Amino acid sequence: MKIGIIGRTNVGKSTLFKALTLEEVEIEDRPFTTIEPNKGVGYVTVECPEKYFNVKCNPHNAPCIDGTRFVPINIIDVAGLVEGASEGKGLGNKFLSDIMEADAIIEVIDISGNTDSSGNKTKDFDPAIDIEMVDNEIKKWIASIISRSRYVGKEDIADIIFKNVSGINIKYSTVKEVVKELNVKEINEDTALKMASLMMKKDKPMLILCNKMDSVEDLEERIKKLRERFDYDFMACSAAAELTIREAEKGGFIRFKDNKIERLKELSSDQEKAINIIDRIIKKYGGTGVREALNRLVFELKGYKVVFPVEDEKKLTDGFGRVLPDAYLVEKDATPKEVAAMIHSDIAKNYKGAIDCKTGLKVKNDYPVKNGQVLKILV
Ligand SMILES: Nc1nc2c(ncn2[C@@H]2O[C@H](COP(=O)(O)OP(=O)(O)OP(=O)(O)O)[C@@H](O)[C@H]2O)c(=O)[nH]1
Ligand SMILES: [Mg+2]
Repeated sequence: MKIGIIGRTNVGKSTLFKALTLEEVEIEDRPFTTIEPNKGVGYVTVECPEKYFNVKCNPHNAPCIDGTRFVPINIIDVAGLVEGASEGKGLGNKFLSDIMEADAIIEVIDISGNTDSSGNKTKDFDPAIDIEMVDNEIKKWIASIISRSRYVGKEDIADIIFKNVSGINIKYSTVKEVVKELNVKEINEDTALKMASLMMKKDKPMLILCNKMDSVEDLEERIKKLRERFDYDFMACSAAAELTIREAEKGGFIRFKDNKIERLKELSSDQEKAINIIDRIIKKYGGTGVREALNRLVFELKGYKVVFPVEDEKKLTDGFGRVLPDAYLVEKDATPKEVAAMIHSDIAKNYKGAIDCKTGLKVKNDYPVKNGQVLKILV
């Protein structure tokens, strides 16, 4: 699974990316700092089933810290989007095709209003303008790809459109559904735009993340206005606060648990000042909002689940004797057999069923797996 971070320039996309991945990337208070996309690995979090089974896990692919499993997920941060990108302005189409690799999108906006559409300093800038712009550019660009389809009324219209949109990672089943739901009989500017909109909604759910919440007093009011205007999910964050916490944690200065900062070493007065500011933000908002946003996008908007495959349903181990070694992120409708295929193609080939280790019972083969399920695949 891959999450794409988009938005116009200077809103804090790379800061968010760095806070999630701790990759060294360029962050600057100027427009168009990022040109080439940054790619890295971040983590969504789930409760480790070790507590339920009263065992201690030996993580292989997903680290466990204090009973929380950190499941890896690919993150991509791209250049700031400009008006006209769909027609090739700025980095134009390249940027847009980079983002279409993603299965879900976080659009970062600057809720403080302290930077304008071009990323320059201002006051009271309305981020709704940016949301409209990003919306328009993505839809216009997808519509232009749909419009390349030459339909003369003979073949299945969905098949014709899919030939073009498969390149931007839109599923065949989605194209079929969209054509049916909109009752599309011909491809023109209007139907292409409507299809683009619905394809995005189905295949690339988007969360709008209101960044720089540390710089406003009336956060709730600002978000309320946006919610009234747009049919998107909104959350707020301070990417800068999260990044400071993660870096301080990496340096061994603090421990961050249950939204509380514990000092492990004596901090310099500057560090102390920064941590105090962040402490206030966390107390006021109940967190920095960053991890919460990623979890919400993956588990709620995208409906992904985490499953824990094991070889021995009693000891909950793999072939090496490791307890609850792996945590796999799977799509909303993934069946036990599809989980088997993620482990190994041979296991899928010889698949005979699966056991839910919590109940000890066989699961239904054509039913989606459940979030948090510990599965023994029978071969
Ligand atoms: N106050 C505050 N500033 C932030 C926050 N996140 C990022 N910034 C600042 O915003 C500026 C831009 O950050 P970047 O992460 O480079 O922004 P970007 O969206 O990647 O910008 P481009 O790559 O140029 O499009 C930097 O000065 C950051 O320190 C935040 O949560 N709060
Ligand atoms: Mg950037």
